[in-house]
Amino acid sequence: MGYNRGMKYFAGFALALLVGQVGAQQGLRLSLEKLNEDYAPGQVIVRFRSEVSPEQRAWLRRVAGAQLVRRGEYFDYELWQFSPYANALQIAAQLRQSGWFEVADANWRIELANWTPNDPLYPQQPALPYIGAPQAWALWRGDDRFIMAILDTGARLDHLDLQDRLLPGYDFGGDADGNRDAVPDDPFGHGTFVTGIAGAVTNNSRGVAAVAPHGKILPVKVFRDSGSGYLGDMLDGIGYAVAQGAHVMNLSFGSRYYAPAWDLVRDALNAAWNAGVVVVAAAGNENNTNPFYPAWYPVCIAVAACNLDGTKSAQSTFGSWVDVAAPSGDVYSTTNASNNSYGRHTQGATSYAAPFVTAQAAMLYALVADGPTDRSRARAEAVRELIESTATPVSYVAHGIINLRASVEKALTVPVRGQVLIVGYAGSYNGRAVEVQLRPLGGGSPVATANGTLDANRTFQVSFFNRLGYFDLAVRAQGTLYKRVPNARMRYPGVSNLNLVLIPGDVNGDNVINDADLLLVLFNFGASNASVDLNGDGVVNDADLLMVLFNFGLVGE
Ligand SMILES: [Ca+2]
Ligand SMILES: [Ca+2]
Ligand SMILES: [Ca+2]
Ligand SMILES: [Ca+2]
Repeated sequence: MGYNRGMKYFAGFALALLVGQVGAQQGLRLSLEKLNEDYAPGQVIVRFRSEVSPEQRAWLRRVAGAQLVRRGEYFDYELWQFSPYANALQIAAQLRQSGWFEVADANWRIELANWTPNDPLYPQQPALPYIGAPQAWALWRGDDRFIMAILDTGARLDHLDLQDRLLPGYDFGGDADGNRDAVPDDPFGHGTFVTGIAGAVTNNSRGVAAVAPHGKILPVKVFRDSGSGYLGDMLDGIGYAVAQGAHVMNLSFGSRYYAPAWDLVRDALNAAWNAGVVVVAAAGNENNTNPFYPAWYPVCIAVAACNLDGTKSAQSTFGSWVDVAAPSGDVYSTTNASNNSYGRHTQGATSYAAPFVTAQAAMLYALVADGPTDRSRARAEAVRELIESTATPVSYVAHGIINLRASVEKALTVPVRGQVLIVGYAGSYNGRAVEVQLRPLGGGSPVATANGTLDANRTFQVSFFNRLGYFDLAVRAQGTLYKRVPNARMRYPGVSNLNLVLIPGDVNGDNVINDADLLLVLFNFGASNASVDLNGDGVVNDADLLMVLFNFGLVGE
């Protein structure tokens, strides 16, 4: 019987493999240019059912047409090699169906601590690893529903490494003659370079990678083709960007000369900020600490330029009024010479530092907001705080050099803070254990648990990493039932001001107060075991027993 059953499986198996081989041949023709990057090409990892003999294993491998790469030295598995163009997932599925294997699967690539885009010029973009971009990208690459408005000389709209990310935009500068139109093209070139830094199409096997792999660009042309611009056009461009739903605005321009008309720009930027738009502005290329407008205005994140050794670029404006620095000493980006041209900038102009911060802001905005319409000053403040608080300190700006990795990690680390009162507890709260669970909305097993301790003021703080979204929280302290906090939004800067009254008596932590808890109190009677000392007076006695009896039968949330 066993033999017959084996043959039956085998017949099905052989047939399936023939189909598999045909599929592999087709794959060879269709996908020569690109191997699947998620698993080792053509490799399948298997574990046989324990009853399969060594002779059967060798025979099966031969029939399947696989080469043995190796047999596990410490664990029972075999790694098989098929054609690198074969569909490993499909083959694995067929092997599983054959009934001979406990496990058959592709040899999956393990997620590395960084993500490297395939853009050919990426190896010539050292500024990206300098700000921790590959590690940040391993966690988060942005969201195409979020918008960076680039107020500049326009952008080369047909650029092959830009066009897929460009929204229509508008031309307030008006070409050569000042007549506005709906085509924010860029004969001058400055805007094309700025745009590529923040938002060139990334991981498209072409050109450069951008700081933000995802997110849309709104080109807002506020200069004429000659590269000169007028303040009135900037005003309209700012208003337009806000109206078009931008989440971040990049201002890689300005003037060292104050004029009262700049106050209009300041007011427009304050209005943008109040509407929830993060405003990023180049600090100027003056190599001094003098004001530069509009970056000087507090509403702007003023950006200095650094070299890749952390020093200030020779020309960058600096000083305590400048908020952060970003690389501009070695930057590769899109240029306007053709629809597929690129260039390198090594002079450290702050124009090309600002879009690093703009892209960072767009990526972070998507992490702190409930989608693109959730645009508010509170969100913008969270984004700005993330950028500034995670910067690596340097002497020449207020906060330091931006760190994309640290800012993304911080945005994904959501604190939960609160205060508890344990009914009838008279001891010190300091050091008493507290546990917080994240549960799916409406109930279900916890998806994550964090442990912390209370301080003498009965407060606690724990945090959860990479668990953004809506959850029910459940909190308990040592010896108490869980108290549920429904519908908490887990996002930076966190859930605060929880104020919870907790019911003691659940000694064994199963969220119900019953016989088992009573027995534990009795068992520890006279001892000083803190986990059983429900009222915190240092001893397990009548008082603790009474607490259990008083709450007997209660079930936590
Ligand atoms: Ca135009
Ligand atoms: Ca690219
Ligand atoms: Ca219990
Ligand atoms: Ca006690």
